[in-house]
Formats: sequence, C-alpha cells, structure tokens
Amino acid sequence: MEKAVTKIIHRDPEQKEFQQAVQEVLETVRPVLERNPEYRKQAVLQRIVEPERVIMFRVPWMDDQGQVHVNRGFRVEMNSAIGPYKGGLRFHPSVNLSIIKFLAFEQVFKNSLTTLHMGGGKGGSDFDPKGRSDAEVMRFCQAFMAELFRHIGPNTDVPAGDIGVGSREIGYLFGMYKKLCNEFTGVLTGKSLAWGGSLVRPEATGYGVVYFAAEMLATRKEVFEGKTCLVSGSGNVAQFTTEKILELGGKVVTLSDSSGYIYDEEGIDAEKLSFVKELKNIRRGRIREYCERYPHTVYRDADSSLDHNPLWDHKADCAMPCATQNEINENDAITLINNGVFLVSEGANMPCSPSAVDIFLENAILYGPGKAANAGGVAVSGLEMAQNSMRLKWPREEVDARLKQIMKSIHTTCVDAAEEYGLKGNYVAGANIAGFVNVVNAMLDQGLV
Ligand code: NDP
Ligand code: 2IT
Repeated sequence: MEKAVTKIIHRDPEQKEFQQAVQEVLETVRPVLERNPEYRKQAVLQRIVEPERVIMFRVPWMDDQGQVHVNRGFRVEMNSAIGPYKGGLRFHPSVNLSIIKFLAFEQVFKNSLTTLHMGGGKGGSDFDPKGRSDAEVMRFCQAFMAELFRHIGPNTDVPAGDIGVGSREIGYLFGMYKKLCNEFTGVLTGKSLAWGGSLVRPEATGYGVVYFAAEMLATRKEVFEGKTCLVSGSGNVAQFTTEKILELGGKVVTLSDSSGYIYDEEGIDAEKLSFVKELKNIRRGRIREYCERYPHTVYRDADSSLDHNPLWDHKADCAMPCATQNEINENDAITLINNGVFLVSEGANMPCSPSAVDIFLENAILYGPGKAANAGGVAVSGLEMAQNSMRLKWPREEVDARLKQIMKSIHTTCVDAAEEYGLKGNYVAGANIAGFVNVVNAMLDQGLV
C-alpha cells in the first residue's frame, strides 16, 4: 500500500469513502511514479490527497412551523492547480466530510480529463430536502449561502448541483450570493436559461454518460440500437441517460429512488419518461407511483438487509448506475455479468465497490468509471463559465456538439493512457493516469504551494 494511503488512514480513520477513492487512484498511478522519480521526490501523492482548504460551517434555519434546525455545511477545495475549484453541492442526510472529500478528490481528475481549466472541489450539507416546502428549501439555501459566499467567486470556486441540488436550489443560492456580493456573476453553474445558464447543462451528465458508452461500444463495433439497459436513480442524471438511450434506439427497463425500484419489461418510452420527469422534478414524488400509472410493471421496496441490489438482477446488455456511491457490490457485479451485461457506464460518482470494479476488469467488461463517463456535466458547466465570461449564449447545437466532442476526446485520452502503460482496455487506469499527470505537472510548474 502507498505511504500516502496509510497516512490518510492513520489521520482520518473514519473517512472510508475518501480512503476508497484515494486507494483506487493511487494503485493505478504507481507505474507513472516509477517512470517519473521527480514525482516521488516532490511528494506529489502526499500533496494531492490533502485538500488545499476545508470549510465547515453551521447552517441554522427555521422551518414553516417556526422550529429552528441546525445543519452542517461543507466545502472542500481540493486542488486548484489547473483552474478555480469546481464541483457540485450535495444536499442529502448521508453527507459528511468523508463523502465530500471523496467527491472533491474524484472531481480533480474528472475536471482535468475535460481539458477545461477547472480545479476540483465539492460541498454540501446533511440537510434533507425531502418533504420540505419550497419556502423551507429557500430559507435553507439562503442560510447556507450566508456563509459560503465569502469563500467562492467566479475565479475562485464555482459550485453547481449534485444529489438534492437542482435548478430550484441553484436559483435560491444564486439569489442570496448576488444580494450579499452585489454582483451578478457566473459564480454557480446549472443556472436557469433566463439568467445565465447554458443550454444542454441539465441534460449534459446523462447525455455524456451515453456518448461515452457509445464510444466504448464502437471499440467492439457495437451500437445502442436494440440494447437493453438497466438504469438506477430517477433524478437528473438517470432521466437524461434514459432520454439519450431511447434516442439512440436502446431500451431502458429500470429506474429507482432511495425507496425502491421499478422494472418495466416493455421499456420506458418517451411518454413514460415525461411522466417520471413530472413526478420527480415537479411533484417530487416517489418512483413507486410509476407502477400505479403503469400497472403492468413491477415495483420492489429497497431492502438494506439484502446482500445485493435486486435492480441489477435483470437480464440486459448495459448498466448505467446513476444514483449514488457503492450501489453495485461484488454480488451485483457477478449477477450483471452472468445476465449478459457487457458494458457499465457510471453516471453516479463511485457507484461500484472496489471488488465490483475488479470483477468487471477481470471479465474484460467495457467499464467506464465515473470520472470519465460522467464528466459531461462538469464539462458543460465549464462551457457555462466560458459563456458567462463572454456574456453571450451558444445555441443548443453548439453546446451539444462540444459536449459530444469532449466525451469522445476523454474516451481517446483514457484508451491512449492505458495503452501507454500496457493496460489496454482498462479505462480505470487510463482515466486515473491521464487526469493525474495533467494535474501533477501543473502542481510542479507552480512550485511548493
Ligand atoms: P438527483 O438528486 O437528481 O437524483 C439522485 C437520485 O439518486 C434520486 O433518484 C435519489 O433517490 C437516488 N439516491 C440518492 N441517494 C441515494 C441513496 N443513498 N440510495 C438510493 N438512492 C439514492 O441527483 P443527480 O442525478 O444529480 O446525481 C446522481 C448521481 O450522479 C450522484 O452520484 C452524483 O454525484 C452524480 N453526478 C451528478 C452530476 C450532475 O451534473 N448532477 C454530474 C456527475 C455526477 P431519492 O429521490 O429517493 O433521493
Ligand atoms: O459530480 C459532478 O461532476 C457534478 N456534480 C457536477 C459538477 C459541476 O460543477 O457541474
């Protein structure tokens, strides 16, 4: 095990997700360190695993009944070697420092792969938006920004959405930032179109997941047409992953939320998908309602006592986990392969456990890790920042063409980096190596800071 890993385990023994993310990257970049002794001499590993800055703060807010709540706010500014810190905000009760650090760490390499000038950061809160009124969500966002505003800025740190943070939350956060700073500036991405948002940003992560998967399929002379896909989640990433798969002639048979999952053997067509969008984005309901609307389908409650996730038990060709970290374990990985899945493209960040990843690699599955496959979201965030700086807006076709081009080039970069190190077909190694080298070289150029 790398010394840098033993050190983080010793320093922060409880930060399991962070350790998992670090271990995966450091294992795959070992050959790069062997080729470049200067990297070890300059202690790049010890430097890259330590956030440049960690901000933790109290977020006090009042609910509709006048009761006071106190949540915890986070922003981890991990690395600014290649640009201002950039990465989303997650509002979910499970949020803690380990989760935000793992997400910020992954973001550093992901952003590097996009070739845009963005460093890595992530933030959020253990606030649970579920069941809260719009007014409560607004007051929470305002309270959150009342502290965060002093740490961010369009050339310093540019947050965006993630789980539990969509266009509604970005609006409330932006409004408060503008009021406190007296400045209308591109400090957040994922803004509404009417006030500085980019076309295709809502779709970008999901579309990118499918563009990346299409590139992987092309290496085996395959296309999406006729492929059956398992998608988890039913939020932003899952919705637009499903939309693009349908557009390319594939079939999606599952969706989920934290309460359970649905299986629709006939496939989720465009009409059913618009029902899901309305259910999730407007009514903020549960996915089980899909079965009430389409009674031929199957719904199953989530059951954490199981040693596997039954969503992954269905026969298919492709799997796109788009909900959360560690949603595919070793048992799921074996089932997926036994049921014919030969492609996994990660919409979520770190959805596969380390042993699941090993199983995919051992079986030569086309496995696209999140930091490559889901980079389309932050890539279009980078394009939103570019448009904001120029004070203009590109048409949909232009943003989509740039997104497609970026996903294609991330794919080529991963393939080339893996091949350079004799690891043909290993997208995990390719993504980690290419992302790492770029950031580390920039760090060395800039001296010991
Ligand atoms: P949303 O909040 O829009 O949707 C999240 C979905 O995942 C919901 O269906 C949610 O269910 C489900 N989910 C969340 N947490 C859990 C959990 N602990 N167990 C089971 N299901 C869960 O978020 P996004 O679609 O934006 O994010 C999904 C994933 O994609 C995350 O891993 C995120 O980090 C990643 N990602 C997002 C990007 C973006 O641009 N938005 C970019 C790149 C990656 P429920 O409604 O019950 O909470
Ligand atoms: O994980 C991610 O890449 C995101 N949540 C999007 C980050 C961004 O800045 O758009």
